[in-house]
Amino acid sequence: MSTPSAVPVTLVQGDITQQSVDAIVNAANSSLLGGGGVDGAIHRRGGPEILAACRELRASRYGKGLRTGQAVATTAGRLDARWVVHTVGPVWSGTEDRTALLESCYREALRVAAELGARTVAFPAVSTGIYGWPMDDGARIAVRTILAEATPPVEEVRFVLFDAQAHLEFRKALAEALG
Ligand code: AR6
Repeated sequence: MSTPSAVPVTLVQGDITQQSVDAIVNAANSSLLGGGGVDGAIHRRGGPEILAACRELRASRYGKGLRTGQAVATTAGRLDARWVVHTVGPVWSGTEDRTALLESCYREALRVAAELGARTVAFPAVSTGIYGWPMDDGARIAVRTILAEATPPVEEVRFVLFDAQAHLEFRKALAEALG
């Protein structure tokens, strides 16, 4: 499925580490030193160069780690991509609205990728796994932020959804956003 807007937004069900794109976005944590979920998969398949680059970031500009809602790029190691753009999603809260932080993840990761010259960017559904964000709301936030922010020379933003439910929620969110 793709949009008729200036920058096509596409949805695929699958494993983001199998994608061939310029930039793969990682749902990391502030340590930048790996974890489970999509983060674990990216480091496993991408190999040790990614962790080495993350350690360098921690030893230099990101001594305290990467703040929630921010993004930073490293090599993509052995992935079929030029860069991994790491972003830190907010943990879901039932009492505090952290929507702006999740929007910021998509905006900042796209900005970092575009500044590097990426034409094709793959995103996972940030915060919707271990960090507990409800998939329907996470999908709406992802889709509306990317539709608002993606501009040429970026040529495609691809959401890579791990399972059928995530794919369905993104399809619904995209259909709603496009009216
Ligand atoms: N490809 C695409 N999507 C995936 C993949 C994959 N290979 N694996 C999982 N997902 P999560 P978060 C989906 O937990 O919620 C890590 O430990 C998954 O089904 O990866 O932002 C980090 O280090 C879900 O829909 O990220 C942090 O500590 C989505 O990706 C923490 O988890 C995000 O799930 C971040 O939690």
